[in-house]
Amino acid sequence: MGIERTFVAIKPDGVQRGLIGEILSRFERKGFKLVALKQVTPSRELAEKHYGVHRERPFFSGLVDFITSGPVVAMVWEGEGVISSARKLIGATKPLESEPGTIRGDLAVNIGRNVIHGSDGAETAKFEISLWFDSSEINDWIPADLVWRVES
Ligand code: IDP
Ligand code: MG
Repeated sequence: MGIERTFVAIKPDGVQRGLIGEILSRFERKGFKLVALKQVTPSRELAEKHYGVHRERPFFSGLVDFITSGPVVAMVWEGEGVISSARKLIGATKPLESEPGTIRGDLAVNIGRNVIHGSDGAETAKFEISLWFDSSEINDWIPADLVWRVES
């Protein structure tokens, strides 16, 4: 599987509801490495590119209105298998169908207010990381406790 990077964003509802720390801690505790983090209120242009695959869907304009309505916490997480693992931590798109123990399963009820975004595959992750971050904002660093995280 190898070391991957994925894009994760706490949506405006998660920020407004005070869930930033709760969500960050789940990724930290799992053992993934945070390599980029910023708070940004996305422009319409950024939001439309980010959700470009949904352009024809009936919920598109409402989704763009929502995601541009306030600050988002944008992140890049790194680790082995992080792309699919982050999707598992996040849970299914419809929060009422997300398993308990997942972020959406524990913290949300409404599909249009489902708290968090995570890239759905390797190509999407690459696209979304470069859409939201300049390469100078991404930090390569070695955790001091690396020896306790990976097998030698
Ligand atoms: P994902 O966030 O789990 O990858 P997608 O199908 O990619 O889910 O949809 C992107 C986002 O669009 C969802 O997280 C949700 O906020 C919103 N969305 C998806 N389907 C609907 C819908 O039927 N009504 C309202 N919002 C929706
Ligand atoms: Mg998606």
